[in-house]
Amino acid sequence: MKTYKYITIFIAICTSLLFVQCTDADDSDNIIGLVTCDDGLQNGDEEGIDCGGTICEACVGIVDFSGTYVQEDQMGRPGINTVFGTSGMKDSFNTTIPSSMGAAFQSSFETKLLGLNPAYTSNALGLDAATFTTVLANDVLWVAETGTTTYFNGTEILTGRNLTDDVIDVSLLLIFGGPAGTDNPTLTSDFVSANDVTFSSSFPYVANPN
Ligand SMILES: [Ca+2]
Ligand SMILES: [Ca+2]
Repeated sequence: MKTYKYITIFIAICTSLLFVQCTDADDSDNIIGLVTCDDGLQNGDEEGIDCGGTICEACVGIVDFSGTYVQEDQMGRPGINTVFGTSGMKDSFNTTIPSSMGAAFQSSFETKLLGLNPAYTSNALGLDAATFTTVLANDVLWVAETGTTTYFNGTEILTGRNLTDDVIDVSLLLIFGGPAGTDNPTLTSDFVSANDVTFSSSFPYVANPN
């Protein structure tokens, strides 16, 4: 009778608390604990940690960092895989960890660079073809901890990226512009300039389409 009394009280608590459910999932149908939406665990019928299911708020915007993750994409800088990746290597480029990218792709990138611009000798950064494609093949966005943040402002290069940086024009300039940046003027810009929609002030800061 005493056990029955405790179970009765327990069920009463469970049915009276908002965002709390009881679980009796063991084989003997014993009551084994509480599921709440703030216990830091994915339990009950939650679809993520403390979200989804019948009692918790929806998981929209909540990222589940549990489990083991696999690299599926690599896009440290815009357009690198698109421009320099060959049709047979785009997937492997996306799944190669950055420390292995140079050895895996620099040679192919150099061939592609000289195919795009057979007259290439150097660029506005003074980088020959091998050195430039070594930088490109290691497709990560560098960020300087101090100083100016810019994709390229004429003197500083790849110290970060501002939303307003014209990153495609920078890439085209370095590929086609020659040592002074003045070669092939019709190829050193996509002729799309400043963004015409205001950037958002909150993450992910991108502008809405118009
Ligand atoms: Ca939970
Ligand atoms: Ca542009």
